[in-house]
Amino acid sequence: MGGTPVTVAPRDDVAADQGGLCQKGWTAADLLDGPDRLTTPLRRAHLGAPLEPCTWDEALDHIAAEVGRLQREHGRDAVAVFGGGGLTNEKAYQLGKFARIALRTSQIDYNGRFCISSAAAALNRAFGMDRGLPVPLTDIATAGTVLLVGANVAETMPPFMRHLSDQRRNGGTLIVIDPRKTATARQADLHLQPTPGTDLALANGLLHVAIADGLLDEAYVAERTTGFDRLRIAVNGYWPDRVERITGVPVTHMREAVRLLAGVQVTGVPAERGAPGHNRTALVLTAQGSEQHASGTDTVTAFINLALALGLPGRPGSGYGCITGQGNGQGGREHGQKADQLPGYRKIDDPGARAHVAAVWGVDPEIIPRPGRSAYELLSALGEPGGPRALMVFGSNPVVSAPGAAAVEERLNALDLLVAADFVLSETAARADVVLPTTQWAEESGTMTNLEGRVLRRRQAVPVPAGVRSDLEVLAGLALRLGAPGTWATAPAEVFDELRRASAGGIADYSGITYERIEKEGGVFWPCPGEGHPGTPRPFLDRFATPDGKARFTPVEHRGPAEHVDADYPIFLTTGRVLAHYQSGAQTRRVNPLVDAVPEPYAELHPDLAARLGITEGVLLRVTSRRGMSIVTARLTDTIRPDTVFIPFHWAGTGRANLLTNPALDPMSRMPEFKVCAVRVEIAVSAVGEGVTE
Ligand SMILES: Nc1nc2c(c(=O)[nH]1)N[C@H]1C(S)=C(S)[C@@H](COP(=O)(O)OP(=O)(O)OC[C@H]3O[C@@H](n4cnc5c(=O)[nH]c(N)nc54)[C@H](O)[C@@H]3O)O[C@H]1N2
Ligand SMILES: Nc1nc2c(c(=O)[nH]1)N[C@H]1C(S)=C(S)[C@@H](COP(=O)(O)OP(=O)(O)OC[C@H]3O[C@@H](n4cnc5c(=O)[nH]c(N)nc54)[C@H](O)[C@@H]3O)O[C@H]1N2
Ligand SMILES: [Mo]
Repeated sequence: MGGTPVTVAPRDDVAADQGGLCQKGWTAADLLDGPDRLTTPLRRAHLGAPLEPCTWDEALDHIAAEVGRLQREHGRDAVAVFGGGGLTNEKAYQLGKFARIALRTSQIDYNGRFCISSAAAALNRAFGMDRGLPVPLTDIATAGTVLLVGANVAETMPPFMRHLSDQRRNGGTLIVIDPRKTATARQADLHLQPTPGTDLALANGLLHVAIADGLLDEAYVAERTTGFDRLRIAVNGYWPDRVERITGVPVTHMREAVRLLAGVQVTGVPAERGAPGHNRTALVLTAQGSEQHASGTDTVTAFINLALALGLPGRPGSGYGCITGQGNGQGGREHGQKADQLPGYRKIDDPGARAHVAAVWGVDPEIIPRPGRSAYELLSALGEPGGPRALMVFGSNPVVSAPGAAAVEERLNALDLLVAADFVLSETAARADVVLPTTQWAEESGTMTNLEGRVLRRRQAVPVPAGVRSDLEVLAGLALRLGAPGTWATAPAEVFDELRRASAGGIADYSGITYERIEKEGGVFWPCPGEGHPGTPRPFLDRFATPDGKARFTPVEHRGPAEHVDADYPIFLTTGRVLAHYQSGAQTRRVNPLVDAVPEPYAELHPDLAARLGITEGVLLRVTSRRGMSIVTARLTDTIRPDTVFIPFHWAGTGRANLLTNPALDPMSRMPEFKVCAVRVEIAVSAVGEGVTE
């Protein structure tokens, strides 16, 4: 693909990036003016007709007319909105406002439910605040031990590796928990390789060992936490042998992990790489491997319990954090595109929050709807009796990325109106009735909040192509046609000023942050309640964000995967990412060097498993779960457990991992169980006529 070689990263995550760009960053510029770039609105003349170019007025008038008709006939909630954690703060804020006071629908949620929702719920429960990393990234270098749970940062966040190298150079150790010996695990001093879906038992087992071996920080537990007595009883039952049987992790490895976290010398690890016990610093970090489970919130809670018992949170270079994924994974979850949320991380059912935000929006609080459905529940209600009949998608490609994708596709097809705003014709946009071509990262300005809670500027680097509009312009155009109250600014700076006021007094308070300050100070950490306030890089130093200032222990029990292996589906499937592709692949599958790097969907399997099934490298496999079938190429590797296969989720069509995944939801976060389900693996003998070709 040709194009102006603009060498800018798609995210301006300064500390995480520190000048190091990953492959996706270098090639993202290819998409700016590639042949697949959308530059004109598209619409279908009628159901079943092809998408054809139309004018912006035709597209927006048509949407407004259909929305009006559907809401008159079926009520306000007949129209739904689906957002994304890649949107800037300004866009995420405006999308939430658009849903609540232009559409007046409760039916809005976003792909962050599929991403950070379990960690967010656990953070709120333990600390009273959902802040991904409660310390700056540069603190990693000073941590005696870093524990990564289900995080393959070498592939998913290459710039992060620099912090880990600094940490190791300073004598620190790295522990990785992952069913696969990933590029990240290969760099670890200790790799624990559990069966997918058993991390909660493992964390409880580690805590059991810490208690038994007298490695708790008793003074910290007494002073800074509540609820330890109940927890101590709960983890009694997680004696090491039992946990070894559940997880497959040897008892010796568990003991070593606990000793490293507690800063006790471990044999086999060079002496210069163990932190002294009286000065323990350790970071426990989780990512999707431990979070994307039907027990994800409790699993993260179990790791937070461990970190608290060791006295880590609230100390520099120490604590618990989650590694937020999308470009604006942190900010995207703070300003109201979530079903139960208003800007500033306020709760939509809190009367005080409603009154404050309504005043900023210039509306009566009564018109703000109540909480709506969570992402997967929303997608599965589409076109059902009582469910939404129209959906507007901004920044997600659920046809590929939602669990149980075949069922989701059916629901999208059952809609009266599907609208997609995107810069490429994603698989979701290709099914839409109206497609709106929008600006992408280098063509617009705004702010993003990185995993440290630091608000950063995104600056426009190239002009907007003719025919393309920004998401803010699209929302303003629709709000106008719908006769919405309030003002609908299209300049990001103006929207940010409104966001500041709407967030004032909330948990994620941005009121003291200005574009000028961000520029001058290289980013500002929230909460920042006034222009004279320095911002908050380490929110938990003195107290946690709970009413009594103490962190809360919550006892949690191992439940195991929602779906167990059996005679029909005897193998675990787990899913995730590879370096060369991004998310649903809508962008990276259009960039030749990335396609060349990893051209087709595949399944990783252990040579022992392959031998048992008569599978050889490169053959076409049929992988079947209770939800569907996926066709992928076999890749043999001894870095994976012999009872588990791994399929990356970046491809569309018959190679979709999400044709297989289990939409069992976490009861608190409503996160689907992307990371474990039961499958059968066979050679796809007769490829033709069995759904192998789409
Ligand atoms: N190249 C690339 N980078 C990305 C993305 C991308 O699509 N491509 N996406 C971005 C986004 S939105 C996100 S959220 C992040 C995600 O970043 P990560 O969480 O690092 O990515 P994943 O590959 O989904 O999962 C990480 C690891 O979890 C392991 N795992 C699977 N099941 C289990 C389990 O039961 N327990 C444990 N402990 N581990 C398990 C997998 O083997 C995998 O290596 O990456 C971001 N960066
Ligand atoms: N099996 C399995 N499934 C998963 C996961 C997994 O690990 N395993 N991970 C889950 C996770 S963590 C995530 S985050 C999701 C991600 O999956 P999706 O939610 O599908 O996210 P993307 O693929 O990034 O899709 C973003 C779409 O929006 C467009 N877009 C990007 N920026 C903008 C913008 O500013 N405005 C507009 N209008 N459009 C934009 C892009 O071109 C693309 O088509 O997938 C989830 N699905
Ligand atoms: Mo994500």
